[in-house]
Amino acid sequence: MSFSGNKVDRPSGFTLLEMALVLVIVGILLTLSLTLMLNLSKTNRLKKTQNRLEIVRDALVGYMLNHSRLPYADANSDGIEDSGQYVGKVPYVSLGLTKAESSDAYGQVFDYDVEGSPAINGSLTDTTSQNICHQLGAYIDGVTTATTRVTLDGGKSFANVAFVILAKGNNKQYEGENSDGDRDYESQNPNSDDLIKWEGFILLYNKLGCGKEFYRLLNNSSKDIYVLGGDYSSCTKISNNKEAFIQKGAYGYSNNTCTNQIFSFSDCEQADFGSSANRDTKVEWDGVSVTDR
Ligand SMILES: [Ca+2]
Ligand SMILES: [Ca+2]
Ligand SMILES: [Ca+2]
Repeated sequence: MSFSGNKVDRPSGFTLLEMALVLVIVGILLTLSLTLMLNLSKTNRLKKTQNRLEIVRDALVGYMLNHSRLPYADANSDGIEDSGQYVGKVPYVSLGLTKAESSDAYGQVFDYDVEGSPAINGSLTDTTSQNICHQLGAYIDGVTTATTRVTLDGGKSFANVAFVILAKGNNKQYEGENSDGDRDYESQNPNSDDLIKWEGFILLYNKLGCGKEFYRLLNNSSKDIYVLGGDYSSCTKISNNKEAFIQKGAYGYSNNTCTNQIFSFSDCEQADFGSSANRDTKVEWDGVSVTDR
């Protein structure tokens, strides 16, 4: 009797303890797997956003190749670019993309900043622009200073860029440089999950094949020189020790009325101004660009 009684009591006490332990373990496992699933889903969302940013960046480069300009930003969320807007949303309709392709994993359309400073002979977004190479060249040369910039070297320096596309990340808000309303952006902030893509002027210049059609002219003289030609609508001043990109067939003039031509690139491979006291600029065509020799 007592043996059978013990037999009944012991397992019943043990089972309760065991059940409590199992419940604790199951609880821990559930918490762990939930955390893991949550992290996996966050990683997947970031990856999806990253892929879409790349789609938009490629579409912008493609747009530039087809239209010789970059689109303005979208200011009223209809996906269509709005003239004069340099900061806003990605103009996905103008780019031929869907809203989903231009949005992060949470459905928020990417932000877009396009460089709009007036370069020589217009800006990158001008609908009437005839000389995108010339404008890109002005940025590369530093003749025109860009407003849109991204951080490099872990945030130590800024680089001028043609455009930036931004996503807020999983916390659905911007941090640091991306949140302060100016046109400097960062991608290397360890306390931020923002995602950004951008493109510099040199890549666009090369993709457009600009170097093949333009002379790079360095004015090495002590005087300013003035150039007319190609798509220039009026004389363009090239200050001493400054470079400029000149379309083939351009003509140089000695003063700002463009009446006294000092050189022509249309049919010569080399121009030497060393013989004149006021014109010591020497340029040489090397098949790709004109450089000082
Ligand atoms: Ca619009
Ligand atoms: Ca900023
Ligand atoms: Ca963020």
